[in-house]
Amino acid sequence: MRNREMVIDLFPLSGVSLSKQILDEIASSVEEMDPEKVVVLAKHAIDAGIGPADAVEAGIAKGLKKVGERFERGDAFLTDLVGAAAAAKEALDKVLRPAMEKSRTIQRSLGKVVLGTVAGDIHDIGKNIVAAMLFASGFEVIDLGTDVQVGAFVARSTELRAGIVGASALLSTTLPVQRDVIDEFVKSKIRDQHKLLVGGAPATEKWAKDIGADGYAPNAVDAVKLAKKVLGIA
Ligand code: B1M
Repeated sequence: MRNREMVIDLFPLSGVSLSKQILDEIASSVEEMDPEKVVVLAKHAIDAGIGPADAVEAGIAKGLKKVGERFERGDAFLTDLVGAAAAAKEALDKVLRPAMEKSRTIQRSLGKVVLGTVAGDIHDIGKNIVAAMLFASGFEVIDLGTDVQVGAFVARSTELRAGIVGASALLSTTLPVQRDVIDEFVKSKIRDQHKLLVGGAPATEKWAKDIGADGYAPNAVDAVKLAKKVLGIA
C-alpha cells in the first residue's frame, strides 16, 4: 500500500477518484502519442491497485478508440494511428502484459489455445491482450501472430492438438476471413475436434452465430470466460 500512497501524492484531490484520474490520463497520453508518459502512468495504475485488464480497457483501449474515431472523421492521419499504437504498445509490453502474466497462479495448463489475427490484417494489440489474459488464467497460448493464412490455423491447431482456436479481425474487409477459417476446418473434416472462437472490433455475437463459430468475446476478460465455458470448466 506504500506505493498507492505515493501515487495519491502525485494526483491532487479534485473530487474525481484516483483511478479515474489515472485512467483518463492514460487515454489522453495514448492520444498524445507519448510513450514515456503512458509507461509512467501505467506503473502508477498498478501501484494504485488498478488491475492491468482495467488499465487496458478503460485507459489504453479508450485512447486508441478516440484516435480511431478522429481518423475516421478525417481529423487524424495514419501517422497518428501509428504513433498512438506505438505509445500503447510500449506500456503494454513494459508494464501491463507482464503484470497480467505475473498474476498467473495455476501452474497446470487448462488447455491449448491457438490464436492469430486473420490474413490481410496486421492489428495485433487486442489479440496480444487476449493472449496475455488467457495465459494469466492458466491456458497455454500459441500465438501465430498477424496476417495468418486460413490454412495455418488448421495446420497448427491439428499439429498441436489445440482444443481452442481464436481468430481476431479488426477490419470490415478481413472479418469474412473468420468465416473462411471455420469453413476450412469443416472442409478438413476436423470441425468437431476444436472450439472455434472469434473476436475483434467489427465482430458480434450474431456474426459468430451466422458463420458457425462456437463463440464470440467482446474483450479479453470475456475471452477467458468463453474459453472456460466452451471447455466446460466452471
Ligand atoms: Co487501424 N483501423 N488500420 N491501425 N486501427 C481501425 C481498426 C479502424 C476502426 C480505425 C477507424 O477508421 N476508425 C479502421 C477500420 C475500419 C473498418 O474496417 N471498418 C482501421 C483502418 C482503416 C486501418 C488501415 C486500413 C488504415 C490505412 O492503412 N489506411 C490499416 C490496415 C492495416 C492492415 O491491417 N492491413 C490500419 C493500420 C493500423 C495501424 C498499423 C496504424 C495500427 C495497428 C497497430 C497494431 O495493432 N500493431 C492501427 C490502429 C491502432 C487502429 C485503432 C485506432 C485501434 C485498434 C486497437 O488496437 N484497439 C482502430 C480503431 C478502433 O478499434 N476503434 C483501427 C485496442 C484494442 C485493445 O482493441 O483490437 O478491439 P481491439 O481488441 C479487443 C477486442 O476486440 C477483443 O479483445 C481485445 C481486448 O479487449 N478481441 C478479441 C480482439 N481480438 C480478439 C480475439 C478473440 C476474442 C476477443 O478470440 C477469441
